[in-house]
Amino acid sequence: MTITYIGLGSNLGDSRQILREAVQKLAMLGAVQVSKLYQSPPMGPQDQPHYLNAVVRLETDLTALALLDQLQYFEQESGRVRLRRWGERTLDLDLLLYGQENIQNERLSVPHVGLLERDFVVIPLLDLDVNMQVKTQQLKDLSVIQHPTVLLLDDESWANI
Ligand code: A4P
Ligand code: MG
Repeated sequence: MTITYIGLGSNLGDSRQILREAVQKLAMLGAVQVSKLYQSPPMGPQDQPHYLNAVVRLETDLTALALLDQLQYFEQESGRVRLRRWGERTLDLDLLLYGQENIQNERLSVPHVGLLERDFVVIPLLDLDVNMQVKTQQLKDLSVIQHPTVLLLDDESWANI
């Protein structure tokens, strides 16, 4: 059993409902806990809607690549539209952390690139584990969360699980 963390993002369609359905699908892969729900201004092209973001903690028996297959399948099932890099999308599921593992291959880079620079990832991770460390970095000490750009929308009950 491996403890994994998955970043959820959406800025097209009924994002709250899309993320809720994503949590329900993730719950079929193992035990889940959800962070609070946040709204965040877009990173990347600015002419796109705000995002809804959250993080799920998932305990699963799947290997990292099998989990990525599932995440990509769930993205497709949600009718994922992806128009450009860092651009608008109905559902983005990123494998942020897979146990303590460092994974670098043509399909996966874990911990997820840019994790430590994104408040819309770090803040929900801290909801799930206030003492979380990535490599040797304590997340609660990161400068990116000193002046957060995210807006808290809802507590952990948003996903109805
Ligand atoms: N891939 C490699 N490592 C991973 C990983 N750890 N998890 C590969 C998931 N996928 C991983 O992904 C492209 C390829 O990355 C996949 O085929 C997989 O094999 P993608 O999701 O199709 O591409 P992308 O998401 O457009 O690009 P990228 O660079 O992954 O973007 P990000 O980092 O996902 O950022 N602003 C706000 N406020 N909130 C957001 O959630 N998200 C993005 C997307 C941009 N701006 C945002 C947000
Ligand atoms: Mg992605």
